[in-house]
This record gives sequence, structure tokens and C-alpha cells, in this order.
Amino acid sequence: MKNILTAPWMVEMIRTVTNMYDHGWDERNGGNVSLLLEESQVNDYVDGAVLREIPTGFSCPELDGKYFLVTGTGKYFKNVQYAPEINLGLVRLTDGGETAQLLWGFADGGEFTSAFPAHMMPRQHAARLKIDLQNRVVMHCHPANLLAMTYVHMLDEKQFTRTLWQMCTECIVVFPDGVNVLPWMLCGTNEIGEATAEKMRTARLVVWAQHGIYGAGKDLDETFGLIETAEKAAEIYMKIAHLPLVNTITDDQMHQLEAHFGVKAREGYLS
Ligand code: 2HA
Ligand code: ZN
Repeated sequence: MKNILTAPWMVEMIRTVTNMYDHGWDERNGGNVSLLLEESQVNDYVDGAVLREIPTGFSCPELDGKYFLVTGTGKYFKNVQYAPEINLGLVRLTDGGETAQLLWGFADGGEFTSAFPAHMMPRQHAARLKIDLQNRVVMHCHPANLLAMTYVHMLDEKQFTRTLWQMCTECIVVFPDGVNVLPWMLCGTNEIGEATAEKMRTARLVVWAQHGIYGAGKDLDETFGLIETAEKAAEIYMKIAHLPLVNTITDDQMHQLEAHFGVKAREGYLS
């Protein structure tokens, strides 16, 4: 069997959460990430022996048998690179998703992030709708400028999205579906998980007002890049929001971007 710490997906996960920490998005135990893996990707690295069984607190028959590499509850992203086997875990869902079989990690007796149900719900929706589970990554973090923006910008999704699109030329190309926004809600509950999953049906980015952001994407790089781009736009907004606005990116220019890059902006968001 090969050393699991050399698996490409493990290396990528450790680099990504380290990078998230270095960007200041994941203070203390803030943030959580899960990565959906195929049996063929994990086979060479684990023998299938179940170390422990952990109840998930939810049911999702559509995801039975799926493998996830996931960050631990209460764990600090800062520490993942130094002790991956304590701060990360590899699980396989069983019993209709109600049980997670721990195959590697959480070596101090820990468990996956309390947001695990919130990470599973969008995938469950997708599986139920028979949409390919192409969003292998769900990522949550607390980027300062997006958070700041939710204190001073209206939370209307169309207006919020349009403001972000106007802040950097690339935004509409990177997230043409825009960002959806949830008002402040109690985190760590099934309610916010359900609400986030519902919002993820129409956009891969969901802002949690006064808290942070959720992103979903096909791999770790893409998902990180989505959040990075939205956060850059929010940074520009926070630099200029208190200044007189002289120039902007017009809707006509947005249409040029759509045509040139072959993307379609969210229906009704451009005039
Ligand atoms: O996982 O960020 O919102 C810690 C959090 C919960
Ligand atoms: Zn959070």
C-alpha cells in the first residue's frame, strides 16, 4: 500500500487549506472543506479497515458508498500541514449515509466538521436530480472583504452580484451565475444546511451574511479560485465604496465579455 500522504488528492487538500489559512480566510477553527473521492482514487492508500464509525446525523441514500476527505471539527487549518492525520479524515458513507466509516485520520479521536451535513446536502440534491456529482468540492471560509461587504451592501442577490461583477472585469467570466446570499442564520444547524443547498441549485457561491461564504466546484483549485475572485472583487468594493464613483463596467461591456468568453450571465441580471 502506498503512503496516503503522497496521494495527489491529499497533497492538494493540504496545500489548499494551508493557502486558505495564509489568505486569512480561516482564523482559529474557521472554515471547512470536503472533497468527494472515488474508490479507485483511495484504493491504493487504505486497506478498507474501518477504524471507527461516526454517526452523520443525517440520511442521504444517494451518497451511500461515497468517499470523502474532510476537515475535522474544531481543528485549525493552520495546523493541517503539520499534522494532517489529526486534522483531516477520510470516510466512507454507509447505512444510507447515516454512518461514516473512518478509514484514515482524526487520529486524536476527533470527528468531521459540524458542517458535514451542510456539505452533503447540495450533493444529495444533485444526486437526486440525477445531475452528475461534478461539484466534488464544497468549501467554506471567512474572507474579510466579503464579510465586510455584507455589513454595508444590501443583501439583494442581484444587486450584490452586479456590484461584484462591476469590481473586476473577470468576475462575470468566473462566476456568471453570480452569488446567492443568505441573511444571517444560526450556523451549524440543519436549517442553514438546507438553505445553503437550496441556494446552491442556482449558484456555486453562497454568501452567509456576517459570517462567510460557501463555494462548490469540480476540484479544489477551481473552488478556491471562485472564492478568491469574489473576495478580490469585494476587496475592491471596500476600497471604493466610500468614494465618489466615476467609472464602472457597463452592462454593454458585460455583454461583450459574455460574447468573447462564451459565458451566459444569470438570466435577468444584465439589462
Ligand atoms: O467550521 O466556520 O461556520 C467552522 C466554521 C463554522
Ligand atoms: Zn464559518
